Amino acid sequence: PVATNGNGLNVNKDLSVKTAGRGQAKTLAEMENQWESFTFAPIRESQVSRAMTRRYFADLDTYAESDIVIIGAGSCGLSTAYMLGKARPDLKIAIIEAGVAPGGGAWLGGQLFSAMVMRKPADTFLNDVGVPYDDEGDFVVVKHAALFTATLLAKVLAFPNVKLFNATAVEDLITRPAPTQQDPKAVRIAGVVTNWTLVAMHHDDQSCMDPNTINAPLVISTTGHDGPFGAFSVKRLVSMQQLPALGGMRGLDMRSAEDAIVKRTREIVPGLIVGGMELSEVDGANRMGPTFGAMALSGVKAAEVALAVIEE
Ligand code: AHZ
Repeated sequence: PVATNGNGLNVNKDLSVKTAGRGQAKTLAEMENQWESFTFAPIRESQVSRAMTRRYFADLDTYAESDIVIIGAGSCGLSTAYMLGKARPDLKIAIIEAGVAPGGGAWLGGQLFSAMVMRKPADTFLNDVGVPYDDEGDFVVVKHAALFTATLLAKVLAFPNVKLFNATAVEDLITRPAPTQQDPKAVRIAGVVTNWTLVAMHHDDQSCMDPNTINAPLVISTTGHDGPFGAFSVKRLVSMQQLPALGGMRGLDMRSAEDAIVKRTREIVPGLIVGGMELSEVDGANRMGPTFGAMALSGVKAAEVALAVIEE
């Protein structure tokens, strides 16, 4: 038997039978020693489906026109989202992350060790987000990289104006002609082309599976150094002849690499800001390995550049 509840949802009348525990316990303490009579509030499977799909498709609708798209939810992308979400609650910010788990390479410090090192002055970012650390003089140590990523992620996800679409890959960039005197074929970036990552991984063994799109006047790419998904946007800029070539990431030099990444965080072509390790591929900067201050502060700078571009 199917009935309609006050919200217009179809509910099964049978649900009214087993509601013994419903509405009884208001706190966890009230549940103590009540497990024999315990039941969850009733549910019908379609309610669960609708609770998820209604929100997801509303989000797809809302963010089809975004103010800013951030590609990649690694340490740099999340730091960028944190700064932007906090500074501008009026902007619609979509984060597109290819992996199921956001966080990129920031769940561990280095060589699968737990602790995460950040050189000063990146401690200022940790203070702002509220991540505790040990102060070792010129650098600080978060006891587990996952504590940094989980705290940052929780703050970013709580912003009402930020939506994370994970398990979703950016497959291409949307462009519009923006000819200049030096380059009549110049373009500006006007959004991203997306697909479920599992679909994106099967273009060579399935027939055409067309993508979806998000329009945005500003895209911030933080896809990390080259790899199966990494350095995505800057490689595409080369193949669409908007960059002559990539410099290629150089060997590890912690002393110079971190300064270089922060200093070079910038708008590379109109409408596309690049931050984090993706930048090392553009300019041929060194890698820094397991020290993450540059990722946080590149995110801070990417957000600052983005706000300046938007206000232009
Ligand atoms: O899944 C990727 C990861 O979570 C995601 N990503 C890459 N390509 C994508 C695409 N669409 C959607 N086409 C995509 N998402 O981007 C995220 C990049 O995170 P990351 O942690 O690899 O990059 P980051 O620049 O934020 O941090 C780099 C961390 C490193 S690597 C390194 C070294 O080797 O020297 N040192 C540091 C600190």
